[in-house]
Amino acid sequence: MAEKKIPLYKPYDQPAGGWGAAAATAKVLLEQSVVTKGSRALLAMNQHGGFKCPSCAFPDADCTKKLEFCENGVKALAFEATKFRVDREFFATHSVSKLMEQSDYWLEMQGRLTEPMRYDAQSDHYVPCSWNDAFELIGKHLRELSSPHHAEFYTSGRTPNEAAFLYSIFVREFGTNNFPDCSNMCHEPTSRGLPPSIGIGKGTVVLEDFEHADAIFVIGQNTGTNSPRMMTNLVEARRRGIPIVAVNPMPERALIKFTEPQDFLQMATFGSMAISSEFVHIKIGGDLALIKGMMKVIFERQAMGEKILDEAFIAEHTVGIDAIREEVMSHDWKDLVRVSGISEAQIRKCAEIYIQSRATVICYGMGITQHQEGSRLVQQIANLLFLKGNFGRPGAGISPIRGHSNVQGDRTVGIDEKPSQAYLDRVRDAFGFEPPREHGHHTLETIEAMMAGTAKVFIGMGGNFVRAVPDTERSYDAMRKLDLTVGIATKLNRGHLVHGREALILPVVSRSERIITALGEQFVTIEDSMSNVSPSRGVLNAPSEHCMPEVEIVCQMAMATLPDSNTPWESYIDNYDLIRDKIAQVYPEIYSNFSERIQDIRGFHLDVPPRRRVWNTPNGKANFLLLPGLEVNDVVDDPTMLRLATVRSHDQFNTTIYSNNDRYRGVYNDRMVLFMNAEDRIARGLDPQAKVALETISDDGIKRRVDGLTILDYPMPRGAVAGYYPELNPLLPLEYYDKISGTPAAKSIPVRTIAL
Ligand SMILES: Nc1nc2c(c(=O)[nH]1)N[C@H]1C(S)=C(S)[C@@H](COP(=O)(O)OP(=O)(O)OC[C@H]3O[C@@H](n4cnc5c(=O)[nH]c(N)nc54)[C@H](O)[C@@H]3O)O[C@H]1N2
Ligand SMILES: Nc1nc2c(c(=O)[nH]1)N[C@H]1C(S)=C(S)[C@@H](COP(=O)(O)OP(=O)(O)OC[C@H]3O[C@@H](n4cnc5c(=O)[nH]c(N)nc54)[C@H](O)[C@@H]3O)O[C@H]1N2
Ligand SMILES: [Mo]
Repeated sequence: MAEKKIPLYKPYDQPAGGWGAAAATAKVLLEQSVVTKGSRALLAMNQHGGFKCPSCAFPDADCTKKLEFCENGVKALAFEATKFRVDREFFATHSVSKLMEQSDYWLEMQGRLTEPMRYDAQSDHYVPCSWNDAFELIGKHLRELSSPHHAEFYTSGRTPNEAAFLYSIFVREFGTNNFPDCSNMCHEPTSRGLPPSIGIGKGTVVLEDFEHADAIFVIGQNTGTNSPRMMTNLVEARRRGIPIVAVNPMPERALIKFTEPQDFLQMATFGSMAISSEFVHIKIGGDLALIKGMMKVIFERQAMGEKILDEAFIAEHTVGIDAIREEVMSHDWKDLVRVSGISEAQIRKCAEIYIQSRATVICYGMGITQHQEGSRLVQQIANLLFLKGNFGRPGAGISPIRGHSNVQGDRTVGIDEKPSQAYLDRVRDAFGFEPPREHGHHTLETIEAMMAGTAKVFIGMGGNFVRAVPDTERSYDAMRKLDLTVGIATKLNRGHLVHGREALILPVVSRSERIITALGEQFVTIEDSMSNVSPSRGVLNAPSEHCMPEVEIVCQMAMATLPDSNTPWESYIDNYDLIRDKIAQVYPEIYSNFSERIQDIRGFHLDVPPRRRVWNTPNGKANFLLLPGLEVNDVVDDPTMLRLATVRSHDQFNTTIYSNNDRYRGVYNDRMVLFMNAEDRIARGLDPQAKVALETISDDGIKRRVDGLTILDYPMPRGAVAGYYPELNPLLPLEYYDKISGTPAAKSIPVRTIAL
């Protein structure tokens, strides 16, 4: 078994991409025994008339040019199309307690779920159950609750628009806005931070902007692993000779040197390309100081008479620059350098690149959002862009690189625990029921409600809630207090094993598979990270005739729960156009004539007003918003403290572990590693590859510790360490999060090592 292989640590000195990626692609298809099936499906992935890649949310380019997929897209597809099955024999063989002893990797490798299963407490096994019985059980539990607010309805971002929209309607008709979702742990700082700043919680950039940009910044995002298709844009940008600035505590391989696996000439000649013209080796949480340092340079030089600021833009479109200038100028270089870990010279160089660029795109990922001030940090990126009018022009704008393939779409169509009153009015008018007006729970509030015992039912539309959330032990305990847990999923995961008194696992038809209803084949729609909505039509057969499309599962849950509902649930099961007509009715501004417009198989772009310099903020302006000081996390006064960033390896999709390797970081057959600067190791008297435990530094009296980590010398900044999510989630306190968005600060956990 792969897990027993001996760990190997071998620095990776090749370019990222290239033959390594090609080999990995072939290997994964072989391992899942889907070479023919998988290759056939790949021909349809991201092609017009085919299905959207189930991996990340980065848009696909003009797919008439070439095959549009990447190594990690192939992994996502191969693991979805796998020939392995988790069927009734599997559950009869393995008790839940025994399954709990297996790793996440092992669980993932067992394959696709094939029929509905119900937990049987007496035998501690999941046993087969009919779809009817499953829906009846859900309906019974929900109807018996003394308040609808005692149920929690989670969504993960693979769920397509049609299912997510109906789910949001079902839950609101049921009577609550309890919509925890994966976004609450991810780009929520974008969704909550940007609206007061630019009037919309989305990025403003489209793919063509990469072609017109004069400079691209990639801050806190591991492009080569987590949105590999974006490498094509970065490669093209470098070919044009424009600067690319990567800001990261880890020198992520693909951001340094890359070979495009689909560039046949470069592949044949073993060529490669330097990606970043400037690598900024930032301290964890040092980005605010870097941004303020860059702004200081700009303000200083403007004051000396240079024309750097876009004064016309600032005067006409923005409010608040004076307070920002004053605060920024109050920081001296010593502090800016100390907190960022970047020399004054390099900060000045970054500023120079920004100043020289006529149009700048700033991309960012979890390295920005997952801090205690994640939301306000996102606002500082917007501030920096305002200075040179980098909105509403070709080649310019802010570009949050989203995670799940439809996480942005799910929010657009109603997965929102804090819906606006205007939106709720439109739901009322479209469906004829009065939706609940009070805000519901996000992910962390859901766990609080579980701990308090007020939450009774948890329904997970995809995802792996307990494994993705912080404070693993406490969250497991909270989950186990529930009366009913429901996992609507493609694959078995930990979330199904840490369950309530009663539990269901419901298998779905996945993105790459056909959805056939009484009215024929249906398609779904997806919104990518750049607000493009396009149709997705699966080409494979579902692993079993008992898998059900997510839309139908939502409708059946609604019918079982709301017998007196006037919503025509049954009609939606067969005809997805009817759902799209309702989406058009609830979102007339962006989704008018949805059914008609989506006939164009290339899809369409949802309006993003800041692209037109229209700001839907309360004052109608773009707002400079102040985050005082230089710190984005509480300062911990403890000389032994290290800041831990929990990150993804190259071979995982969130809690789904494809293998125990992380090729670009030179780690094989092991995930229990801790990347550390060698001097920090030596300062702690530890040998190379010493085994340590990590302990969280906190004053809440709760002991959080993970044992058995191997220290790897790695070019981390001093005081910063990194390791893998979800293995290190037990170290992340539930109370350690961004107050505006509720997003856990998973990139900056204060920890100390304990020698073993
Ligand atoms: N193959 C694959 N693709 C994925 C995913 C996956 O797991 N696998 N997950 C999807 C999801 S849901 C998401 S949200 C995205 C996540 O994609 P990313 O945003 O790339 O997420 P991470 O790997 O968690 O880490 C991001 C980077 O932040 C850096 N970092 C850590 N702390 C800091 C800091 O303080 N400052 C800066 N500047 N950088 C910092 C880390 O070194 C790392 O390179 O990818 C999506 N795509
Ligand atoms: N410490 C730490 N914690 C983190 C993060 C971090 O960087 N560090 N990142 C956070 C982020 S950015 C995110 S987005 C969350 C992720 O949290 P989740 O979205 O909850 O987790 P995933 O691992 O993506 O969920 C995988 C499961 O989804 C199911 N699934 C896959 N495809 C489908 C489908 O098409 N339909 C349905 N119904 N189910 C499907 C499968 O059963 C699979 O096991 O984790 C967060 N947690
Ligand atoms: Mo995410």
